[in-house]
Order: sequence, then structure tokens, then C-alpha cells
Amino acid sequence: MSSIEDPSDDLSVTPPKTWATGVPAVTHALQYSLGQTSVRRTALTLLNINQAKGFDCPGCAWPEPAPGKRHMNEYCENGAKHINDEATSRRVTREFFREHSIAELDGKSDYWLNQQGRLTEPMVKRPGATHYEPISWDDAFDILARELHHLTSPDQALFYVSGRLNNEAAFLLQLFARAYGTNNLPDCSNMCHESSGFGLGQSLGIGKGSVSLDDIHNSDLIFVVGQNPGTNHPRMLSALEETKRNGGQVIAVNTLPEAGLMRFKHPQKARGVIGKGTAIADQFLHIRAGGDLALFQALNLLLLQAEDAAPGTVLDHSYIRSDTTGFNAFAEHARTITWDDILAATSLTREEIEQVHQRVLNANSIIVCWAMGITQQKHGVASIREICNFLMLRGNIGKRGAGVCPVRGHSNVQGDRTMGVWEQMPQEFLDALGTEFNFTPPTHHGLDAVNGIRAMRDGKAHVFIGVAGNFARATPDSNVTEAALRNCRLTAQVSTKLNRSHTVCGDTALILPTLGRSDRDVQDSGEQFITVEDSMSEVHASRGRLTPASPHLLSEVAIISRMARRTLGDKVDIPWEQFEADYDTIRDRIARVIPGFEDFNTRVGKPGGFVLPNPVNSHIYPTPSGKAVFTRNEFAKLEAPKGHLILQTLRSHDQWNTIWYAPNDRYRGIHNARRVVMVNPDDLTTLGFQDRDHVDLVSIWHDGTERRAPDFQIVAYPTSRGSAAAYYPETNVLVPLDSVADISNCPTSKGVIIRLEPTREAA
Ligand SMILES: Nc1nc2c(c(=O)[nH]1)N[C@H]1C(S)=C(S)[C@@H](COP(=O)(O)OP(=O)(O)OC[C@H]3O[C@@H](n4cnc5c(=O)[nH]c(N)nc54)[C@H](O)[C@@H]3O)O[C@H]1N2
Ligand SMILES: Nc1nc2c(c(=O)[nH]1)N[C@H]1C(S)=C(S)[C@@H](COP(=O)(O)OP(=O)(O)OC[C@H]3O[C@@H](n4cnc5c(=O)[nH]c(N)nc54)[C@H](O)[C@@H]3O)O[C@H]1N2
Ligand code: SF4
Ligand SMILES: [Mo]
Repeated sequence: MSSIEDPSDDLSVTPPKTWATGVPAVTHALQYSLGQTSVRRTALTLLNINQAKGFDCPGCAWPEPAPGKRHMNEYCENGAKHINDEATSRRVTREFFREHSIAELDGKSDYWLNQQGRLTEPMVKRPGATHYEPISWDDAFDILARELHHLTSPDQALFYVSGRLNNEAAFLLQLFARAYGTNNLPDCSNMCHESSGFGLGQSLGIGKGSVSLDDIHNSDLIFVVGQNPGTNHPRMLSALEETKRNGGQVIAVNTLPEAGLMRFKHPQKARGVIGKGTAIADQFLHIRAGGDLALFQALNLLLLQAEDAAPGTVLDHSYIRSDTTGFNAFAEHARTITWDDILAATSLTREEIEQVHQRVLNANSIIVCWAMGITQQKHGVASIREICNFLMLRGNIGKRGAGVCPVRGHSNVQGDRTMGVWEQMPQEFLDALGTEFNFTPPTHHGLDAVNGIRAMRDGKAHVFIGVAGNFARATPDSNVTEAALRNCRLTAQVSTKLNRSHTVCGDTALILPTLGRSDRDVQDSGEQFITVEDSMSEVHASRGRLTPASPHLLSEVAIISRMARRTLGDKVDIPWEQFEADYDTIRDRIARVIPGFEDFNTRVGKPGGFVLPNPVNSHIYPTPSGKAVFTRNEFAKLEAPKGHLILQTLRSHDQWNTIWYAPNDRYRGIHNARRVVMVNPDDLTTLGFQDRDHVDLVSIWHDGTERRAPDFQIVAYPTSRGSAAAYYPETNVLVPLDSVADISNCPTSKGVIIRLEPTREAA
């Protein structure tokens, strides 16, 4: 097994790669897997990943092909790393916690904490204690219930959910929170695709993507905007390869020339191994940070002008007439924008944009895919609405090969929302839930992640319960957030692995260890499966196959059921014990509460499961007017004051969100270091710095507080002018809590204004 000491920080840089995923990718995955566990367990996990009767990859939310079309090895390099990180043979025991104080653990890196292995039994930190100690499950639930009873209002508790959580457990958690009396259900989506939910909701009436894999394969033109699929959704590249083979084109829009967007070699096909691979992007737009809204508005202006020049040939008038509202006001506004403003906001040339326009005119079907480069910007919601305007103009909604595709992150982040994990669920959902379980759910909106942090900081929330995820590290303004969590009476984390959220403790802290996706889950009625929903609304079953990491683990369903039973007692008549014993009984309830899940147990039993219909594909728009809405959106150039840069905080190739597996970012050519800031060489000259200089990153914000991330090394890199990039979560300390996207309240993790300051030598 590989060492669990932190790898030494010894930056080396090679030229960024111009293609993604070939043989080296597979060897990298195997190396990591074999460092975690045995050959046999590695083989077992890899054989079961993404197979119809196996378990869902706990990596990203990209869908699997239909069961008949699946390869024996239907996973990517990163999927293999994620699953083996969970299937590791290493264990965190009670002896470990006796040996290491919480303060000592708090000084360790995210890497080190994760590398200790799987959590094995419930632990408690009591008020004033320096160490965690073992506790029985019953006593842990007693503490939890006691602290929840102690609150003067249910709104003083927060129930955080991360998108690894399965549908059944997510449904029970929101049921528990609402039966207890609060809608405080912050989730990782608040920091992720929240802007997509709002933007799509306002334009089309439903905050989900409208396309299937078949649409991707058969589209004439696909935009991939603010997304790095080579690292974050690797199998999307095989789908784009198929698009290309079918004659479609791809336009990549990014502040960085990401390898996976350029050329792709299929790791599981001979021609991928030896050939040159497939060129992915037909055109690459090296856009200025935050310039996407202006780009789509420019494309819309060009479409309107082309229609003026040749009436009746460019816009889809019949779609606009039958399906939409607001066209005239939108068109009037779009005509007022100027090229000077567009070019300043995008840093693109007019020729580049006109070239895209020609491709658009030649395409009968268009899909726009996007991820964090859009959603984590201040104007994320407006950008997504403008993307909808763009698609609606030529009727690119609700037909084959066309539509909106927000590419989700966590494997079940979309499903958790469908199950009701949202602080603002609509009244119809709350009514259906109340009717099914005979209680009155609270109707006022709850707290999201940012507002939840404010509430803990201000002494208005006292209990934090996190189910999956790593709230302490995933959230912005790390110093503020950590102080907020420490301000709580109780912090409790339902987790598979050790992370920073276990070392940033309230007065009392609980670690509640749980089964992972790959672990066999046996309850009183026999072996259970759980379900998830991917980015394309496909709901399918997932069955763990491995011997659980420890005999003391409980499933998430069991933990939530017992927590609820102990806390609520007779207050509500909900059969928690039955739910724990037989997950079919949970699915029966979901079927009655959530539209689209009728006959859930039968339909999900079929290989590949079923697809939740998106109404816009039937030209039904659940907006107030019943139409798709053209919107007027104002763009503004995202500007940093002189001497400053716009920093985006992003993922390296060897990490899963807050956890890094190795200090490498192979495709970008960065090795053996994570405290690295990528800056355009011309900006370096202007700012008076050089490649490899040591700098502190200092962010500025209206509150005057100085936020500093010390000692980063500069790597001269082809970022778009004026922008810089550095890895999350090391840079979360720089993201001000109040710096959020309009409307969605999503932290602007891709638009942080910073300056570089030379690092002072330690005295
Ligand atoms: N291996 C791996 N896979 C993952 C994850 C992981 O951590 N590791 N995380 C999962 C999760 S939860 C999510 S949400 C997804 C995230 O998937 P991505 O959104 O691909 O992730 P990021 O690394 O945040 O990359 C954002 C991309 O947007 C670009 N960008 C930044 N600012 C702008 C801008 O203003 N305009 C444009 N056009 N582009 C911009 C960046 O250069 C980068 O390519 O990945 C999921 N998959
Ligand atoms: N600056 C900055 N901040 C960001 C982002 C960014 O791009 N920049 N991205 C944001 C995004 S898109 C997201 S989605 C969030 C991610 O935020 P989170 O989802 O909260 O974070 P993760 O790192 O995915 O959580 C990892 C932990 O989940 C636990 N875990 C893993 N599998 C399981 C399981 O099966 N069950 C349970 N109960 N626990 C499990 C493990 O203990 C592990 O340590 O971060 C956000 N924060
Ligand atoms: S593309 Fe995503 S879901 Fe598929 S195997 Fe890779 S990480 Fe897992
Ligand atoms: Mo995410």
C-alpha cells in the first residue's frame, strides 16, 4: 500500500496536454486502487460498477448507456478511483481516535484525513473533551434527540445533504426534518447547480435538463460551456465522440483550454489506445471570466439580425408563437446591446462570434451543456436564462438532438432534490407529503447553505446534522464557516470517511459511520437496494456487493429512521421501523407523494430503471403563464480593479470535491503540488511577477476584511487574460460568504477578486 504521509510539495510543470483519457489514464486508476485495497477487492468493485445488477458509480452524475449497450468496463479512470477510495481496506478505529486528539487531526491535510480509511463505529466528542471516544448507536441517538428537543424552535437546526445520498434516505431525511418542524435543508446543490435550477425554472418552468444520451449522440451542434468533462465527467467524452462520428459539431467555451475538450482517446477501445483519438471541439472560445451571458446575447442579436435580412428563414416562428411568451420585449432589449460591450465582456473577436453564428445557422438541432463555470458566477442565473432564449429562438427545445443540459456533479444530487431536499419545496409537494403522513409540514422557506452559515455564526442555529459530504470544506469563507460550526451545541456527521467536518466540532460532536454505495446492505426483510437519478433523469437501482467496511455500520436509511424515531416519538405516526426493515416500503410512499414515481418498485426493478419525463419535451411548461418565457438579461463585464485578477476555484484531476487523492493535475501538466495559482503570462508581466514566484492570494470584498491564502506558487498558464485559477478547497478561505450569485445565492466560486502578494519568507 502507498504511504499515507502527505506527498512532499515539490512542484513540477509539464506542458498542458492536448488530449484526454488514454492508456495512462487506466494505469493511473489501477495504481490508486491497488494502493487502497487488494487485487481481489479492486477486481470485484470494478466488475460491478455501473452494471445493471451492480452499483452506481459514486462519482459524477453522467448517465450510463442503456443496459444492452453497456461495456464490460463501463466506468472511467476517475470513477475507478472514486469507488476504490470507498472500497479501501484501511480502517479508522477507536484506537486511532484515542491516539490522535481532535486538535491534532485538525492540523492534518484533507488528503491525510481521507487516507486513514473507512470509519468503523460511532464516536462522540463530549463538551470540553480533546478526543473522540466510542459511543453506542443508542446513546448517540439519545444525544441527538436531546439536543433537538432542547431547541426553542425547530428552525434552530440544520439538516445538510450532499449528493451522494440515495433517494430513499433523502426522502426520509426531508420527511424527518419537516415532521420535526423545519425546512432547513441546505444541500451541496446550493453551492453547485442552484443557478441552473432557478434559471431553467424561470425560463422553462422546470429546473432539470431536457436531453437524453440519444439526443447528445444525435445533435448537430453541442456547446460545452464552463465545464471540464475530461476530468469531471469523463464518459461524456465518449458521448461527444459519438456525436462527432454522427456528423455533429462541438463548440467549447472556457477560460482554460482544457485537454478533454480538445482531443479524446477512448481508453477501452483499441483505436483509442493507438490512434490519434478524436478531435472534440470544432471551435474553442477562450472566453473572459464571466463573459458567457454576453456571448449568448451576441448570438441572439446575430440571429435577430439574420432574420431581419431574410425574414422567415432563421427563427422558428411557429415554436415562438405556440410555446413562448415575452419575445417582443426580449428582442427589443437584445437589439440595444453594442459590439464594444460584447467584445469587452467576452474578450473574443467579432469574427469568432460570427463563425459560431454560422455554425448555429447550419444546425437543425442544438444542445447547450454547462457546469460550474456558469453557475458559480454572479450572473449565473441570467446566463442560463439567456441560453434558454438562444435555444428557444430556433425551436431547440423539445425535439431530438436539442435542449438544455446542465451537467450535474454528484451521482444523486438531482435525485435528492426530486425527493424534496430543498429549503424551498413548492406547496404542492408539502401538501402531498402532509397528506400521506398525516401532519402539517412547515410552509415558510428554510435556510440554504449560505444562510445556514450566517445563522450558526449569529447564534441563531445550534444543531448541525450533515448527511454525507464535507460541509466545513465545501462551503465558502472557511474561517467564517469553521467559527460558525464551532458555535453550535451539536454537530453530527453521517459519513463514510474521515474529513475536516469531523475536526471542526460543536460543543458536542458525533461521527455516525455508514455503509457506502459498494457495501452490501442487509436488513430484516433481506438484502436491500437503493435508487439514484442521474443527470438525464434516469432513475435506477444500485446494489452494494462488498462485505461492509465494519460490522458496526448502519445504512443511511437506518441512521435517519432511528434518529427520527428517537426524536419524534409519538409526535407523528410514521412507520420508521418498517422503512428500515424494507426499503420497498419507502419507495411505495415515494410513489404516492412524488409525481413520476407511480409504481416505483416495479419499474425500478427493470434493468436500467426508468426515465422521469421532462414536460418541456411534450411542450408543457410549468411556468405561471404555461409558456416558455423569453427574458431580458443585462450583462456587465466582470471586472477586477487595477492590479487584481478574477480567480476561479476549481478541481484538479486527482480529486473528488473536497478530497484530493494525489497532488497532481495531469492534463494541465501540474505535478506534486496543489498550492498553485495559474496565471496568464501577459498578466504576470503586467503585474511584475514571474513563473514559480511564491505568492499569497489576497481577496478583496466590500466588508474590508482581508482574506488570505498564503504561499502559493505561480504557474504561467494560458488562462484567459485577467483571470487566474487555483484549486478548491484550499482557496475557499478567499470566497466571501456574501459573494453570491444573484437570485440563486450560490457562492461565486468562479469569480473571486484577488491580488497576488509576494510571500514573506518565514522568519
Ligand atoms: N474527478 C472529479 N469529478 C467530478 C468532481 C470532482 O471533484 N472530481 N466533482 C463533481 C461535481 S460535484 C461537480 S459540480 C462537477 C463539476 O464539473 P466542472 O464544472 O467541470 O468543474 P470545475 O473544476 O469547477 O470546472 C469548471 C470549468 O469552468 C471553467 N470556467 C471557469 N470560469 C468560467 C467562465 O466564466 N466561463 C466559462 N465559459 N468557463 C469558465 C473552468 O476553466 C473549468 O473548465 O464535477 C463532478 N465530477
Ligand atoms: N471554492 C469552491 N467551493 C466549492 C466548489 C467549487 O467549485 N469551488 N464546488 C461546490 C460543489 S459543485 C459541490 S457539489 C460541493 C461538494 O460538497 P460536499 O458534497 O459536501 O463534499 P464532498 O467532498 O463530495 O464530500 C466528501 C465526503 O462525503 C462523505 N461520503 C462519501 N460517500 C458517502 C456516502 O455514500 N454516504 C455518506 N453518508 N457519506 C459519504 C465522505 O465522508 C467524504 O469525506 O462543494 C462546493 N464547494
Ligand atoms: S463518468 Fe462519472 S459516473 Fe461515469 S464512471 Fe466516470 S465518474 Fe463514474
Ligand atoms: Mo457539485
